[in-house]
Amino acid sequence: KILITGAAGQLGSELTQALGNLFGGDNILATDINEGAREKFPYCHFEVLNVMDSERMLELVKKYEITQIYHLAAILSATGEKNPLFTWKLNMDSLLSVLEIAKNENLDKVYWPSSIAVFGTNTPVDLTPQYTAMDPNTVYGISKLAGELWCSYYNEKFGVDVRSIRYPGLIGYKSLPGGGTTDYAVDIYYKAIEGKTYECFLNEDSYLPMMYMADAIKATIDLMQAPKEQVKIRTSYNVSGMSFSPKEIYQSILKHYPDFKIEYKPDFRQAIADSWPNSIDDSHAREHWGWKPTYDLAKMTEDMLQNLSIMLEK
Ligand code: VAH
Repeated sequence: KILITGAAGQLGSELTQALGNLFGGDNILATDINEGAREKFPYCHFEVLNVMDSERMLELVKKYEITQIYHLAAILSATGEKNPLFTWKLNMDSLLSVLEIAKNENLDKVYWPSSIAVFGTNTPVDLTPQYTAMDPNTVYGISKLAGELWCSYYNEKFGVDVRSIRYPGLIGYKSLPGGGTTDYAVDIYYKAIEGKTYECFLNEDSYLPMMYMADAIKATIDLMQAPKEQVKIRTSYNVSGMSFSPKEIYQSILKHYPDFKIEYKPDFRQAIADSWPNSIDDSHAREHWGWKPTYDLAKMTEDMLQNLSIMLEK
């Protein structure tokens, strides 16, 4: 059975559904901090879990005979900057609890997401390599970089089969993002369909690595299903679907909504975006476990607008 933390989050909502489809809802225990999330998961078990409560997490692992943990709960880049020490504590203590439980309860596998936020202002920005200078200057990025090293440590010292992907910005229509710097790339589609002008919190040329949620889910499941010996990197894999700027995603939407307007009003998130890469070299993921993106910007925009207009009945 699989325990998922942060199941109601942007990635969690879709990954929980995909894992339910793959393994059957009866084998999935979705957990999140808010009780309200329960109605999202009629097809599987749901329990409220504050990931800071390691005793409770261990209790659920024993009660449901958990063999894998997908630890997705974390505070993201933008929100993290508002409460640095709490963000560090939540992101790190919860990961260490999961790794300790995986070691002591001899779990089969653990999944833990990292991010391109582990890169910083001294990292080469174009086709950022798998191995390179990493000087993150957000608490979120610092916690993800430290977390990667802890994952590698628990794998090397205790044989914990923990696997990880450095996600770029994730874009999907089934769930809203929460507190990230790349959230603009989801918000913009909603505004286009609602016929409103989009006020973008990054400037028009902020080029960032991005990925359609369908590709992120596929990459995650492909990595987790790969034979152990193929997973040669135990910090976290560079993976990317595409790269674009606010201007480019705006232009891809114009093709469908010719009257759509945008204004650029950069805020504190501009500095975070400026510290991140423009594009990512994901050749190791391609070589080791066959990663290959399906969606480019045009295809993503078509799929997003089609599904959102149905969802929003526009
Ligand atoms: C964030 N969506 O913006 C997350 C992600 C690369 C971006 O880590 O914080």
